[in-house]
Amino acid sequence: MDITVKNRKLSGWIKEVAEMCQPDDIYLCDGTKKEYDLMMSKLLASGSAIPLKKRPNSYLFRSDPSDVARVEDRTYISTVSKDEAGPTNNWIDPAELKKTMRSLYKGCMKGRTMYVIPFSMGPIGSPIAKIGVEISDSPYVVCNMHIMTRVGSRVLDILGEDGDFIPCLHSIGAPLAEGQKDVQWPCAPIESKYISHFPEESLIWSYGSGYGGNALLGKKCLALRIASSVAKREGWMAEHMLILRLTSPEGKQYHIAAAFPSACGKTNLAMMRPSIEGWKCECLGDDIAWMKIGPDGRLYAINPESGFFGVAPGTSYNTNPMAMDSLKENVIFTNCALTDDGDVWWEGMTDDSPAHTIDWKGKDWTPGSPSDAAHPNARFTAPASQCPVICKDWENPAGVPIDIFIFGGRRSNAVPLVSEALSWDHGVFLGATAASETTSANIGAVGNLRRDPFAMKPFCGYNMGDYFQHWLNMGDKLGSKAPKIFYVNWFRKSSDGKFLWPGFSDNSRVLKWMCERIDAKVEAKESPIGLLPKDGDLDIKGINISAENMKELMSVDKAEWKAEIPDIENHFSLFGSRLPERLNKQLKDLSARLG
Ligand code: OXD
Ligand code: MN
Repeated sequence: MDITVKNRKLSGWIKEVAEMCQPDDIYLCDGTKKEYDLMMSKLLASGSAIPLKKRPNSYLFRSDPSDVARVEDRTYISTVSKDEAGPTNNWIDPAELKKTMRSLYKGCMKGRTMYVIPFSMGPIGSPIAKIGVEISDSPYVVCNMHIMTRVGSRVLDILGEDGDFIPCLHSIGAPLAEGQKDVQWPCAPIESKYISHFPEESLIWSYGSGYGGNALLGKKCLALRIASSVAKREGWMAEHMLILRLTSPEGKQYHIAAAFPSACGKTNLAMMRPSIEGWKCECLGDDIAWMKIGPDGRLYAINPESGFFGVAPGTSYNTNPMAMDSLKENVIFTNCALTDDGDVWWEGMTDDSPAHTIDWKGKDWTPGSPSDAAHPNARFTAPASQCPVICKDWENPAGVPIDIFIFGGRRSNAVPLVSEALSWDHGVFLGATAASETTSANIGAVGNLRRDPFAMKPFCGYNMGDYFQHWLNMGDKLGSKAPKIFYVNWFRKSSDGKFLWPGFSDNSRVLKWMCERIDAKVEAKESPIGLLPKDGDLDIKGINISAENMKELMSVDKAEWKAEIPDIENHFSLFGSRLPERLNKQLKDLSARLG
């Protein structure tokens, strides 16, 4: 059961984990297709994977009903001092947390194989990339990591004998006794799930869940929580942002990075087909951006991932045709419904629902059934290279220069379709106060308004007050080369509860206005909350939206905004002395502008 690796730190760590977790076997992953097929054949044999007749090399998985989303309540930033984790993170003292988790890890891989998965976030060998090694007892995780990250022996070659990596330990927390039959989705009960981060030693320990961001540790754990804390120390940025390239009819390129909370349409925007003539949109990433200041003083972004782990429900040929075309083959589906002819289905995929499916819990489902056929957080894992509009520069190690930052959320009221920040500091204020109605990407109530600064509340690996300061510092460094900042809300509703804006491909109209602002082609109208498009400047040719709706969509109601001030004050008070004074000043200025 011994495996040999050249890297000394890795070799010691594998030994230590094996002694603690006591797997039956150890397997070193090489990232090949042969290996992927081998893992899938194991998953087929155990009954976890269901092959899809309609999609080559694609499989459906059904999770345990208790293991369907990220578990923010069980996610910890474990720093020596509680203050370093800050008020937005759960905290347990590292020594105590390690003690608790060590007792859970003890013997937790009995009856299972321990997979050692060397991976790179970012193109292998790129100066911006970071190497991680995930140890997991889940072949489902191995397959997903193959798609979402660059797994392979080349990573080990780069590590050499002394290279450093981020250790990511994962166990589903379901040892098998001698002769015990496995279940379809093994995991531990909610109260023993832990998604733990030790940013001071760049270490991740995850226990008890097999789902998405809880288990694919390159994604939220490494590329956001650990990376954000490394980025703060090293002077760069790790953000919960999509990256896209927009090209104007004249051939000018604009690069946009946008932060929205989970399940607020990042994937849809990243792959959008503009509805305005002559404009082209290409996708570089749909979830995470790592950004560094380049030699020319501009901010350059790469996507550290190599796949999409997208929310399936609501994805259709109407809402996101490019995502649909990315899903034709080589895809892992989780918690979607299974149709009678061997395909997947989810709510919103087609105008008419199938007459019968097997739902995500494995039960018969017919239209009108009281619950959804697919879980609202059902997911697809698909290689980014399969996206028909993937940008040719998506793996360029140098990244792309960002012109525009967008923040936003899901707000049925108050927030207009688009506004532009008055300055960098005001933009940071907009990011720091961003609020959104909660979605099913996290376990918990759906539809409550929560402040989700920079869409990073669940993902910032250190004190968020310091994170705000880091944004201010980056702006100071970038000076006149800083991207312009905008705030959008695609989700505003009329008083009778209908969406006011068509969204999706028509969001290109809003992006076009931003580009025109960058090029100083149009002026903007002042409002207390930021700059708004002047009447007639937002291109709405060819869409059916009444003047009255347009007015409501763009309106800024002073009374409604004044009512937000105490909530913002409350939110800011969380950060105590860590709140940068420059943000307090922005709040005072906003109050003054509201009168
Ligand atoms: C995601 C999330 O999976 O943000 O991207 O939850
Ligand atoms: Mn996300």
